[in-house]
Amino acid sequence: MRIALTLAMLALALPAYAAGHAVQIKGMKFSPARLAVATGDTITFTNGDSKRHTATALDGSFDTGRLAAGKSATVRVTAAGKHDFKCMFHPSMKGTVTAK
Ligand SMILES: [Cu+2]
Repeated sequence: MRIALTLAMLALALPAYAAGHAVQIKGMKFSPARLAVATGDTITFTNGDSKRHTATALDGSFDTGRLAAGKSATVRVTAAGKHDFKCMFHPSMKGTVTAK
């Protein structure tokens, strides 16, 4: 009985309902720049610019690494809270992910 309960709790903890979000990088901007997500959700950043960019959380919670033109990367948000992010190459490019 105890084992069954543990398995049931594990199943609930799995990210079965994790949603995927998409952010376009275009014209030196993140679009959208502000996202509300649930902990465990993924965000796919796609670089539509001719320059390379990154989406790097200031708190280190996620980082796409260098994204060349036309490339995309998917990160998972595993920590709740407000995560400001920016492009490592262009500090004026900023955004915020808020995870519940
Ligand atoms: Cu950039």
